[in-house]
Amino acid sequence: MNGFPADFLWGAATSAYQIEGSPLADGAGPSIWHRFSREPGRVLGGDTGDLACDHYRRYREDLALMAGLGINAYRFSVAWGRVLPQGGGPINRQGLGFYDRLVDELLALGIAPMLTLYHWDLPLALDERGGWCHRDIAGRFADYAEVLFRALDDRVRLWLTLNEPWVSAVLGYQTGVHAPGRQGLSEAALAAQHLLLAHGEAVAAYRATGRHRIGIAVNLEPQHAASERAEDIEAAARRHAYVNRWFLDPILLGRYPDGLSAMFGAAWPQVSPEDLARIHAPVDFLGVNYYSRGLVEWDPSDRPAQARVISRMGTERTAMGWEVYPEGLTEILLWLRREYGERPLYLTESGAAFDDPPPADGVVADPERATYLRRHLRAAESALRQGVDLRGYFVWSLLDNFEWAYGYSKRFGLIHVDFATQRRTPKASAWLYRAIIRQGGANLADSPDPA
Ligand code: IFM
Repeated sequence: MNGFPADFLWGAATSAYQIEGSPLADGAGPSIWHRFSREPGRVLGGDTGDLACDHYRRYREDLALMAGLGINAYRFSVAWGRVLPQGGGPINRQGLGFYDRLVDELLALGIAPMLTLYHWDLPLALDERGGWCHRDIAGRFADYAEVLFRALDDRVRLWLTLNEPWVSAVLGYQTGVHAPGRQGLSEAALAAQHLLLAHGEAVAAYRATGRHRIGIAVNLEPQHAASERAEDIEAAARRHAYVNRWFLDPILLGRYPDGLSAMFGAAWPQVSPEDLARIHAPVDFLGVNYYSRGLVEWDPSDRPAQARVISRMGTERTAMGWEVYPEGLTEILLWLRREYGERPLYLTESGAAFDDPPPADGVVADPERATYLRRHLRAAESALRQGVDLRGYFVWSLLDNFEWAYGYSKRFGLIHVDFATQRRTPKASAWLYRAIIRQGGANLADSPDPA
């Protein structure tokens, strides 16, 4: 029997900076990634998002390809700086016009839009005023969100405030491997607090202006102790609070997880009950981005959780080095329900980078991705059968694209992009996805590996 409901969203996901290119076109303001990717040594090979997939100019072709695959939902993000080049102030109608046309085109093709307001490309002008470390950013984000609600809520029914705020805070402000490239524990904690506040303020703005549904996309991964040693078990528990609960607890429970402030020590910011109440604004659904699990060992030097993720010899891995662990998807979806109660969920990202061969005779053979896709869809189906209210699955990603600090070296796409010619070629995994979608998932168990 098929576990997927008839109205399930079979989606694909992207983000603005990773695919659009033309970052300054039509009056857009630069983002932190525009600057960061120009700083020597930040991005592999010196790659930038200047051209990316040239989607800003080729979006019609990309949407038509998606429709041809039977994909019925598309998650994309808006570049804040296209709409408000200075982060606030006058609206750039040309920039907004791009998303307006994109949404119309999606609807004309029968594809439901899911719009992410922020996927890491903060306007540079705001970074120059302190970025996510400056409290004012929460209000500015809500103002920006409101511009989009007013322009697009008549057609967009699914909204996400932030994509993976944990990554914004930790990789952007603690380890510095993402823009803006800061390295400080207290900056990361402060940025996280303001990301949460920005989320809460945007949800409040949506209740005043919007008519549909709004949520947030968080990156989640089960944290498993690498051994039976008490130190490793405790380290895994700490990392679970740090990765999985840091953002969900304040949003869904109105408080930070136990032990988190102690982990940060003096780096932990003051948090007022009023701010926590704003962050705790009810959301309509949750977006989950799932890729792997963490196998955790105690490591006192690894701040703040004193927990290190290790790789075990012989485990199946993607080109990112991430363990392939589909059962973790079922586990995390069941955990969400157990811990925070029933609510609609979307898998807003799931996918894998592999070293695909180039197209040959119009074919890209990517059997590992096809198998990854099938196994993760089965894991999602298993959660559905256990009663989880999962309403859609968005493959990361529609296209090969700019994988942040890895530049164009990691390919996650269902569709191969030749970055020299901008030629698109659907990979075998895309054809498999089409076959699965056509059957509404009924053939998941027996769908053959593509040639
Ligand atoms: O490419 C990213 C995406 O921007 C956010 N989630 C994880 C993906 C793969 O690293």
